[in-house]
Amino acid sequence: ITSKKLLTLILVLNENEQKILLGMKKRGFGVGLYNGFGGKVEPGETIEEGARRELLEESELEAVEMEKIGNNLFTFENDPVGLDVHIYTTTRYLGEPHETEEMNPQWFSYADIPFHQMWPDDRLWFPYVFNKTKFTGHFHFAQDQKTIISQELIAVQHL
Ligand code: 6U4
Ligand code: NA
Ligand code: NA
Repeated sequence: ITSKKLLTLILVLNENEQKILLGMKKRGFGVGLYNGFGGKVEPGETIEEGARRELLEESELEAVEMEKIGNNLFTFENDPVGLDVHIYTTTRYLGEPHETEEMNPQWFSYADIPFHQMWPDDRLWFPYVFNKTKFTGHFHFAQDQKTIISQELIAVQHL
């Protein structure tokens, strides 16, 4: 790859009830899949500010505190642009989740995640999130943007 797009992904967790808030994406990249909230980091904002803004735009929740949990690089066959996705969790936020133009939020138990309606990498790295283990991953997709051709996923001390 010759360049990377900087993206964020926030996972909202209710650790007591062992639930995660996922949104059904209504438009754009990943439409029809459940995912955390996030998007492109805009010029002039930090990655964390971008993550907080996207959470607010897509779910109407305001993160009070966030923790970095992972960093995934997604690359695609015959595509020079990689996606550098910075992943955060939050357990402290203000407001209630609402449906927005981009996402329809829904709570899922950790035991009941709809992986068959999610990006195929998610079932591989979500366990790190639930175990609070920091990780980095690289997933290389076929041109169809659905099939993982190769992968690397490791636990790290620092991100
Ligand atoms: P627009 O429509 O331009 O406002 P924006 O909300 O800025 O878009 P979007 O939604 O296209 O950006 O960002 C893509 C989102 O999908 C980011 O949160 C990262 C996430 N994502 C991309 N590939 C992923 C993958 N393989 N697995 C995953 N999340 C992925 O779990
Ligand atoms: Na988005
Ligand atoms: Na955006």
